[in-house]
Amino acid sequence: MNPMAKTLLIVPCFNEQERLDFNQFNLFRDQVDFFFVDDGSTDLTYQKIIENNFSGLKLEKNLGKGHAIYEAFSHLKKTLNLNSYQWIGYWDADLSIPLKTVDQMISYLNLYKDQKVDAVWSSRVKRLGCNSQSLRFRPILTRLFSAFCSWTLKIPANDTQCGAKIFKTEVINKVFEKPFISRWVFDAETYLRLDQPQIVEFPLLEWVDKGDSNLSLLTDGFIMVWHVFKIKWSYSSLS
Ligand SMILES: Nc1nc2c(ncn2[C@@H]2O[C@H](COP(=O)(O)OP(=O)(O)OP(=O)(O)O)[C@@H](O)[C@H]2O)c(=O)[nH]1
Ligand SMILES: [Mg+2]
Repeated sequence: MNPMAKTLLIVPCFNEQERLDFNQFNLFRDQVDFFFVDDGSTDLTYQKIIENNFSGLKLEKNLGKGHAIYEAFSHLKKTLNLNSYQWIGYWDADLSIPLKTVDQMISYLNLYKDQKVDAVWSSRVKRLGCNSQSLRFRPILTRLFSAFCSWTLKIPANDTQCGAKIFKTEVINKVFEKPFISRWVFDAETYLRLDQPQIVEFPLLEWVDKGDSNLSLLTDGFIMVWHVFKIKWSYSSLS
């Protein structure tokens, strides 16, 4: 495999016309191929993607982040030679995790040279030396939900939900073998689909919670908890 191979990132977008910063995406075009999926937006998101000369897919209906990423992957599988990439992943459109992190995540694996690694998940670990701007209750909610996932789904991750993850191309077909059960807890499903998952969490050096999300804490929070149980009952590895 060519060590200089580009990374392929799927960028899910729902009503992101204001938040999409194409200057940033352009800066990283040499290292990353971006593929945008417009998840049934009602604003000009898709037009902006095309106007800025990026490739993308427009879904007519809003299906939710996990389903949108799955649809994008299914499309790419038919249209691209995925084996030319070493890493394939997904990245939140608001760039709350800056794109320079892709390179940092891959370089971090120099510490894991003798180990098989299937994926690198970015992880929001607040600590000395990191540069983070968090919303007031966000870190505690992230921690609580990850602890709940870790306990219920036996996924020992610090941050299951972070929207910046890359997977080795060898495992990507397994990760996206069928649609996900959950639109928001699908990251956990990617873990459960792997046979003896070898995932490394990369402690982020920098992140910003953008805070203008369309998520509702109460409604989406309850749905996410419900989805964790649905996943628990559906994945045979957990029974
Ligand atoms: N809210 C929402 N986001 C979606 C949906 N489908 C895809 N996305 C994308 O999923 C990513 C994460 O959504 P955000 O709204 O940023 O959620 P968040 O990161 O938890 O919240 P913030 O920290 O406030 O940005 C973004 O790239 C969205 O555009 C959807 O149906 N609803
Ligand atoms: Mg966000």
